[in-house]
Amino acid sequence: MHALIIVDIQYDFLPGGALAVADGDTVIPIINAIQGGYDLVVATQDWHPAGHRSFASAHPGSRLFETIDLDGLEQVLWPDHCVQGTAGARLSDHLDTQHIEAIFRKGTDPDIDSYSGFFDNGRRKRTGLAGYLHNRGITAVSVCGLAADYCVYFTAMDSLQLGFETRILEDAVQAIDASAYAEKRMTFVSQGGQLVGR
Ligand code: VGL
Ligand code: ZN
Repeated sequence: MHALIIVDIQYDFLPGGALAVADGDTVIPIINAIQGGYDLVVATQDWHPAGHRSFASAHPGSRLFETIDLDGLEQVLWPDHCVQGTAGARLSDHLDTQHIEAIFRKGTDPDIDSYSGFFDNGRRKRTGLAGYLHNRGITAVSVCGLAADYCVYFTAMDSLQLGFETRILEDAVQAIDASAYAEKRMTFVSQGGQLVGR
């Protein structure tokens, strides 16, 4: 049984959004076209409380996109994005949601970021996604969405570590930083991950 995980197709990651990924909107029609081919489709949604500590605005004197030490973890300081209940946090209306059986929200703890759909960045808490996939008899996972170098990559790496046969659908991802993604995709392959497309 093969699941598709659609990562963070939210207005703040789309052109015009607070943390817009260049060409992020180009993945949506591709994702819509492939959803019907999977045994299960789930989505993730970045869902931060206002004042989240991954936001530069929570660290007076800091610069946007600077990396700091946050309670022992490296943390990039982002613009405020995907704040719970705001328009920017909504899944795009252009995303076909009829196949999506469950949506896993992440980044809800104010003190720790969560790129992966499975765990927060410190692996302190699970979202429940792994248990859900196991309960549904899933053995293979394909990951698509935004952004390739953050939430897609970390979701795919955790999926591999959890024992799922894991693919990144490269026609259906876009990166915040393409050169950072070029390195990360090779790490994913070196751990046994598969790249599909492109
Ligand atoms: C993401 C940075 C911060 C992502 C989420 O969805 O890739 N990136 N929060
Ligand atoms: Zn975020």
